Amino acid sequence: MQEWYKNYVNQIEAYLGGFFQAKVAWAPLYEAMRYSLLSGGKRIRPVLALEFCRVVGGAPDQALPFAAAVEMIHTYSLIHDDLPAMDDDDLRRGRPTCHIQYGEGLAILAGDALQSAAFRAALAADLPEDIRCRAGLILARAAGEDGMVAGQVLDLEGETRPLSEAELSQVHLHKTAALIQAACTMGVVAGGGSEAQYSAAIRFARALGTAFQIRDDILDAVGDEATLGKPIGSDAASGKTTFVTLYGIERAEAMLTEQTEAAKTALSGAFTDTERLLWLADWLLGREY
Ligand code: GRG
Repeated sequence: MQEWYKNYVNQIEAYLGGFFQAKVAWAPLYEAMRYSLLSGGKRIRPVLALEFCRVVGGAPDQALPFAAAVEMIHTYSLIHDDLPAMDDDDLRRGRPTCHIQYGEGLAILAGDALQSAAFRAALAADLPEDIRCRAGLILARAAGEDGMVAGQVLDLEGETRPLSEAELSQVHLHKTAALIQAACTMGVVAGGGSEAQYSAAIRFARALGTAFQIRDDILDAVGDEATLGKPIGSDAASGKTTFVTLYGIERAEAMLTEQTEAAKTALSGAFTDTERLLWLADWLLGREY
């Protein structure tokens, strides 16, 4: 992993670590929220927010509240996704999942509270009001009934019937790419980027998000559990339609490369210094966790 990426992760984790001040009465809730929020993870979405802020000419730390907000939404989605009513997973990032550690009730509430905290982080950022509002709206759209939650609904449906190719693309654009898109565009907004840069960030994020999900499907089929920090084979066990079940590993890998190249192409001409983003796209293509 490159040095700049590690520096961003340190900044993001320091910000997240300082965000919640535990109040004694609600200590278990804070503990459950912090348990999941500060349990590692690649921090790709917040890193993208900081880097997009930088490539449009802003100081990366201007985007920290937006980056933190996206990571809080991501963490809430993982907590809820692991619940017995969803994927029913016991392990996440090599540790017991939130509901295994704290019980189902508290895990649901920790996810709920992280979602609210995300909007508090974005809307209370020390930035002009129009920028904060625009970012809050981007996040609401990406997370909700036309974004990540919609993707999760179609994904659940995919456990009861085979999905078509078009439906599978919709799952991934909503479930995975929407939040990645929010991270990138909130970074552009924090840094005062142009509308052309905003549009290029969307194109980049949709392709990168699709590539990210294809890699996720491949890892679920052939990854290493210890490196991944979560069980593999759950897609096959639940009979879920994925890029791998639909096309096989070889074709899925070719599509992963295509989407990664499309993401990289989307950057050209719109931003001056894209070296880090180009590296990031390639790093994600080969990720093992
Ligand atoms: C339950 C409302 C709700 C939504 C769930 C995002 C999601 C929808 C579920 C999480 C499970 C999953 C496989 C989502 C697809 C996106 C994805 C690959 C998430 C894992 O993200 P990483 O790899 O995780 O960035 P880390 O641990 O690195 O943060």
